[in-house]
This record gives sequence, structure tokens and C-alpha cells, in this order.
Amino acid sequence: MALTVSEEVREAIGAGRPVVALESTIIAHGLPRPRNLRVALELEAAVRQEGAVPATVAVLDGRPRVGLDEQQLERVANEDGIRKLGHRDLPLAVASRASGATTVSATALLAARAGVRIFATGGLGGVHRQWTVTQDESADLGLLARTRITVVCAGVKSILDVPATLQRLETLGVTVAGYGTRRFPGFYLSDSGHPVDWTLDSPDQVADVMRAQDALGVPQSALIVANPVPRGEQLDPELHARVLDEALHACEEQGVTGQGVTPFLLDYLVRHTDGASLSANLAAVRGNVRLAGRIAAAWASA
Ligand code: PSU
Ligand code: MN
Repeated sequence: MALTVSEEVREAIGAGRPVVALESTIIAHGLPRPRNLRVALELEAAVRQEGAVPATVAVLDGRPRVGLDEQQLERVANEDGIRKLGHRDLPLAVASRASGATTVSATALLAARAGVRIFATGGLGGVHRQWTVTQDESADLGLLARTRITVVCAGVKSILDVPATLQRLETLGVTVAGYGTRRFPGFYLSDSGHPVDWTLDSPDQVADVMRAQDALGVPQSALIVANPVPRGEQLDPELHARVLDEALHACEEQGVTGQGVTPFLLDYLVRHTDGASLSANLAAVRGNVRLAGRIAAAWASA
């Protein structure tokens, strides 16, 4: 098998103990150095604190890995030229022995292949605001429509067209629930301004939905658990709206396209909010990782 699962993760899966997959694009391309390595280690520690085993996913020298040791995490955080890999890039990275961080789509695919059912990230990719011109829709959505995994996230990134993304998730048949909220979270913001149809309030309830997915034999699609950043830690909504508007203009002016768009926008927000967007991003990810640990525990104990 072209996939390497770390010994600790393999043993935990084999014994039915809780495991949480973590993506690496946020480390390599979503957070500035040297903060990114500290965050990567902190997120793994947070998973452990909830009694689960962390399984960060990346491709190193052409080898897809589920579960990284500290040296491998350091490579993801600090290596120049580390690529950004969506799921379509995996065969190319393997064949050319490239190293890359995995997005939600590639992480979900590899984690599911390894037998990991729960995955935590910041915000999903989705439909970009200029979709009618660019047709830019993250591969995250299509992959989650055909992968049986539970993704804990703070909604979709607010740089996106949120209602269009919600509509696409509905069309694709991806199950979505708010966690402790009737409003769809807005990544940097606790509330995107859009409702969700279903609300779950405990890890046990989430695990019940996962069991129902399996029992129904529905298409192998994901469950999205949309967990809002605490209101006290969100980005000021006015600042968010103003700087995002500037960021979208800058992106267009500089002709940034394709894979570059999301990292460009996130970085622009960090630099033009004095790091406030970074704090909100981290608060969201931390909350998601902890909740994912609890869901993994509920899933394993049933
Ligand atoms: N969430 C974050 N930071 C990120 C991302 C998500 O807080 O950098 C990444 C995820 O890996 C997601 C990717 O899958 O951005 C989406 O990129 P694109 O729009 O190019 O599909
Ligand atoms: Mn894109």
C-alpha cells in the first residue's frame, strides 16, 4: 500500500481507540512561520488531552502519511517549496516523490483510507465569490460528497460565497449540522448570517448520526459538524467585512488564481487586521480539534 500509517495511529485504530485526523495545509500555507509549527504541536496536544490520538496527514518524499512524528511535522512547517495538495494532486506527488501539505480534500481521502473517521480543520473550502467568472469551487466539496468521514470545522471560510457553498453542499448530498447553534458559523465569525437546518448538542448525538449514516447505507458521504468560534474570540465583523473587501480587490488586481487564491486571501487578512484574523482562526481551530477529540471518544465508546 502506498499509504504509511504511523505505528501509534495504526495501533489505536486496531484497538478501536479514538483517533482524530488533522490537515497540514493550514500549517504549511495557512499560518505564518514560526508560529505554524507551534500551532501544529499544540493542536496534536489538544487532541491528546481529549484522550484521542492525533493523526496529522501530509505527503513526504512521495509517501502519503497518516500520523507524523515531530521531525516530519517540522518539515511540513518549515520546508521551502512544500506543495499544496488537493486530492487530485496525490498521484502526481507520489509518482514524482514530491512533498506537500494536504488540503481538506486530500486529508479526508487519506484519513478515510487509513480507517480514521473523524477529522478536524479550520474552515472548509467552497464556492468563491467570483464563481460565475472563475468557476472556482474547492475540490473539498466534491470529495466530501463521496467520503465517509466526519469533519469538524468552523463552517466554510468567510472569504467564500457562503450561501452558494451551503447550496452546493445540499445539492451534493453532504450532511450538515450546526454544533450548539442554529446559525451556520462564519469561520472568523461565530455566525455567517445563514441558518442551518439541524443542530447537534453533544458528542454522543454526533456519534449517533454517524451510526445512522452507516446503518442507512446511504451514499458514502461526509458529515459536517459546524462548530462556531466562541463569540468573544471572533474577528470584529466590521473589520472583517472591510478588510475582506480590500483583499478580494487585491487578489483580482494581482491576478492570483487557482490554488493561490485561498492562501493569498488568508494572508492578506492576517497582515491587514494586525493579526486579529489569525487569533480568530486559531481559536476556531482549537475549538474544533477539542470537539473532534470528544466526538472520537464518543464514537469509540459505543
Ligand atoms: N482552513 C484554514 N486554513 C487553510 C485551509 C482551511 O483555517 O489554509 C485550507 C484547507 O486545507 C482547505 C483549503 O482544504 O484551504 C482550500 O483550498 P482551495 O480553496 O484551494 O481548495
Ligand atoms: Mn480553488
